[in-house]
Amino acid sequence: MNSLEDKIVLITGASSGLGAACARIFAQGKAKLILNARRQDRLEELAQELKTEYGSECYLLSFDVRDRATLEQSLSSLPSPWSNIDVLINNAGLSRGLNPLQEGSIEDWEEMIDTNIKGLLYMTRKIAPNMVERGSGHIINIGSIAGHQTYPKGNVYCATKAAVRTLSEGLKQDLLGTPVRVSCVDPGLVETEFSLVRFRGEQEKAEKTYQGLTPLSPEDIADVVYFCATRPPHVNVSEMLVMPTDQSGSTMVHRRT
Ligand code: NDP
Ligand code: 8X3
Repeated sequence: MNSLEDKIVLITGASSGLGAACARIFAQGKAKLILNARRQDRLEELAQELKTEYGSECYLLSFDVRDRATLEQSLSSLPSPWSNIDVLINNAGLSRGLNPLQEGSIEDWEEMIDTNIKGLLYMTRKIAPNMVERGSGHIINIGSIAGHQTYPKGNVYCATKAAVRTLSEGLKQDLLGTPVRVSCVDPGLVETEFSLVRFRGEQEKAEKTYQGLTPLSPEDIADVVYFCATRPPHVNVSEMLVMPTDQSGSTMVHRRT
């Protein structure tokens, strides 16, 4: 097992859901965490919890991954103890709406494309060269079952997650010959704030997504991400598709009620 003690792990989208769960498991593994999201107050709360629970050191970077100038400036000004990132977890992402493409909101499309694809690219472009230079590093991208199988009205969200999968494959090819690893972890239904964000705060609609089945918890996925990161250096887990037992595909979900 590859120890993460004192390794620098940067997690985007750490203020909620999978990102926050990853922060907790990596903190238990004694990693030093750089936490990113837009909601600074949430990051501060999490950092305080990790300090109290595990004595973890955290560095907070509250920026919008769509804002390339701020992202580049923030990463360029990391103080030296934090500047050599060992593991980058590209997790920040969202869906907006569930509409037929011909009726879709162009603003929603742009938000998803800019966050899920371009944000991931900006982070990767900024951090990967240093990993190559230092001869070590691991980039773990959070894709989705939606990137394998499109579902009705999922159109643009599914396309962004297919892009995450393609970019992970492309990056792996381009880094071949270096020791830098690339993994893509693709979850099925996980109960987080994801659906609340998709339906812009409509609680009832959001809850329906997970009704009648046992969804994955954020911790289930954090376990898998941690597994990828702790393999020995010669082992690269390229792709992991993880679904609830009650789900066998994007549209195949077993609901008891
Ligand atoms: P949450 O809504 O709970 O968390 C999303 C995180 O992304 C938040 O921390 C949010 O923080 C952050 N985020 C969103 N937009 C930006 C931005 N522009 N800049 C920086 N951070 C941003 O959802 P999940 O935990 O479920 O989602 C995490 C990832 O998992 C996403 O990529 C999602 O597509 C993927 N996924 C989720 C599944 C699910 O069923 N839940 C299944 C498959 C994949 P803040 O708002 O503070 O910026
Ligand atoms: C999130 C999973 O199927 O709700 O990527 O789109 S799904």
